[in-house]
Amino acid sequence: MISTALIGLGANLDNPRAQLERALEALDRLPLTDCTRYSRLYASKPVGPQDQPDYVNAVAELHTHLSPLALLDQLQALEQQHRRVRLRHWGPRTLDLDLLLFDDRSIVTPRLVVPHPEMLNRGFVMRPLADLLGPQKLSSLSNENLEMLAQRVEGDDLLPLGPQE
Ligand code: PH2
Ligand code: MG
Ligand code: MG
Repeated sequence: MISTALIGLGANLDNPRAQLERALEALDRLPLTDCTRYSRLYASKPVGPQDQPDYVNAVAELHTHLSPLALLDQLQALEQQHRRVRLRHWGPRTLDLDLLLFDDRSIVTPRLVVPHPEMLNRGFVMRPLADLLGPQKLSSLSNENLEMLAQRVEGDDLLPLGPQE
């Protein structure tokens, strides 16, 4: 059975934009998985500790035959390949891959909670997600459509990145 998964990407160390571009290619190469489309990249001010560099964020859509936990294993392995350093909670990182949504499922296990519990509060997740999926409703997430949810949390600290010069 094929499932649709939405992944939040974030980076704020070691050329974050290049980290994200490499990660998008790597997602498409995961076993039993295609990256079908992804949002534009956004520069965003850090949420949490402020004494860290700005982030680059994006959202990618995958079609996968993997289970949610098998996909999580793959995402964590990719983070490691990007030599992720995790100095502190919510602190700077070379690559963060968050499993946001998996079909319309609600999953609660010690390792994985889907929908991602913080996503509705984060403009850097909701704006690219709404760009990608349009003003639809996701029953696992909320009765409101994605565009309204994005408008509620996006601030002026989110900047679409243009093509690289
Ligand atoms: N990720 C965090 C903490 N703060 N801020 C922004 N702008 N973007 C992120 O991806 C981000 C963050 C922890 O995962
Ligand atoms: Mg994160
Ligand atoms: Mg994470």
